[in-house]
Amino acid sequence: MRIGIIGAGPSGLAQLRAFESAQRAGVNIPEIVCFEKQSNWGGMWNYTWRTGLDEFGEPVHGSMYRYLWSNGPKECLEFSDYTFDEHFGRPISSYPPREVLFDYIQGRIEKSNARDYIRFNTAARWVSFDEDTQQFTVVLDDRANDRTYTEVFDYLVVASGHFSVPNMPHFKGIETFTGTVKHAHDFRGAEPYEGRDLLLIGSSYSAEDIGVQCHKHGTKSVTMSYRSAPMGFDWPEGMEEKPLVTPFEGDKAFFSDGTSKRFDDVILCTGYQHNFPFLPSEYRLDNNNCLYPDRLYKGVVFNEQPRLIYLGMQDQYFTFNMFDAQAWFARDVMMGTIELPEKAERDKDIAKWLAKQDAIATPDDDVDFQTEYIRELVDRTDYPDFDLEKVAELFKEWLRDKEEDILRYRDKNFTSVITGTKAEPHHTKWLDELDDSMERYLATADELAAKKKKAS
Ligand code: FAD
Ligand code: NA7
Repeated sequence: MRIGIIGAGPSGLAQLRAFESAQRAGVNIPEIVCFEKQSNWGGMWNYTWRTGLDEFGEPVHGSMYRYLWSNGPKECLEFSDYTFDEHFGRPISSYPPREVLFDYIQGRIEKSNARDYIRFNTAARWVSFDEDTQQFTVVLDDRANDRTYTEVFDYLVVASGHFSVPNMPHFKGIETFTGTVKHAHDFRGAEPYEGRDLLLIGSSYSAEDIGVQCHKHGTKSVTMSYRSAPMGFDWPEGMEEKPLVTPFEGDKAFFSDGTSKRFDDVILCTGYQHNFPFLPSEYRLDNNNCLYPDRLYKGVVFNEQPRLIYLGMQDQYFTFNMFDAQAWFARDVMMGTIELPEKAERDKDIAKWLAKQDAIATPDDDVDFQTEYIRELVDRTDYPDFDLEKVAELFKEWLRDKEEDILRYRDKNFTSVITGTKAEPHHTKWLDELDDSMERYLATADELAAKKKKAS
């Protein structure tokens, strides 16, 4: 049996790790090939300075930016088979910056021979399925060697992420706006906005985090314009929320409450598309960013073609540990140790989850929903069990912390449900910390003091 994986971000790496763990337990695993269009693994966490097109003319995948600190407690995403203690050898704070989390993701995978399975700089271009052989043919493009070739697989795992292709709605008059306009996907750091008046459109994680970062790094004013509802945090002076822009006119935006303001720059924080240009339309997921994408049995198996697996396609409270739970489940489906029920049964199961999703009313309900979903997966595999329900409580605490103080919630610290280790407060308050490098993050207060003394 041959298994193809598209993408070596956290989800694709989780799939490799799931197979590796079976192999370590003495199970014969299938032949696996993972294709990654970037030159390294880590997906979003593999920071790129590029925007637009990459060195090969491929659309740049990365949407992460400098000074990105974890937007949820690390205790809520900890791998249950590779803890933060194991990786760092000592407690660290609950909200590490991007580079530190990237290091953690790499730490687990570097302990295996996963790299041998991955073909980097290789983009999946097109997938077809042969009903007679029940196999996929994947057309691949090795960009570094300028070579196109095909491979045949019995199962295909799509782990290509869904926070990369911008949703770019048109706003009336935006073509007349005289300042800069970009999507959050192309934001790489706050510096260009220092001393300027910035408008962000959207009211979710990107608007919140880019807004707060720009405020921290010296943007003169940050205005966030919402379509459905404001985020409603207690914003500091210099940050405010407005209803939707009705028209733009020159350098001005007019809002639906009758007010207007002049801006230097606009960033569209309007989310991302689920976009699979390498799949024929009948195999593409076409949902928006939600907790339970339709047509996926247990959130992973494509119901109309169960040899096609999707990982990480949900909106995400849980991240790395959810991808693990999905990857372990998918592995067992592919290896036949989890038997899939008939389609009618699967339809019913999907309908059950969609109805539950419809009943969600609050962010706490979101957390409970995703917890229950992951619980079901973890219970069916040998992924090391962990106190998921306790993690749900941490998420709810995190939601309260943000309500209490959107600029200081990252100074809070949590206890790992896996090791019982209490996170160590970071040596510098988040609002005062302008350097997000791993070197500075991991330095102790004593080391920093010694360095400062030496420099003076
Ligand atoms: P990705 O990380 O997107 O990886 C997908 C991989 O597939 C990429 O490497 C890509 O190059 C590859 N690929 C795509 N198409 C092809 C193709 N055709 N052929 C070959 N390879 C392909 N999560 C958190 O837990 N904490 C955070 O603080 C956090 N902050 C975030 C901030 C931003 C701005 C964004 C956009 C996301 C953030 N996330 C955060 C969520 C993040 O997306 C997940 O943590 C995680 O990266 C998802 O993993 P993935 O493997 O599913 O997708
Ligand atoms: P999200 O969470 O999918 O949110 C998208 C936001 O964009 C949301 O507030 C939408 O408003 C808004 N949106 C979408 N279309 C429009 C239009 N046409 N007009 C106005 N506003 C619109 O994406 P994010 O980028 O914030 O977060 C994605 C991930 O990145 C997240 O997991 C983080 O970890 C980082 P709505 O509420 O639907 O009215």
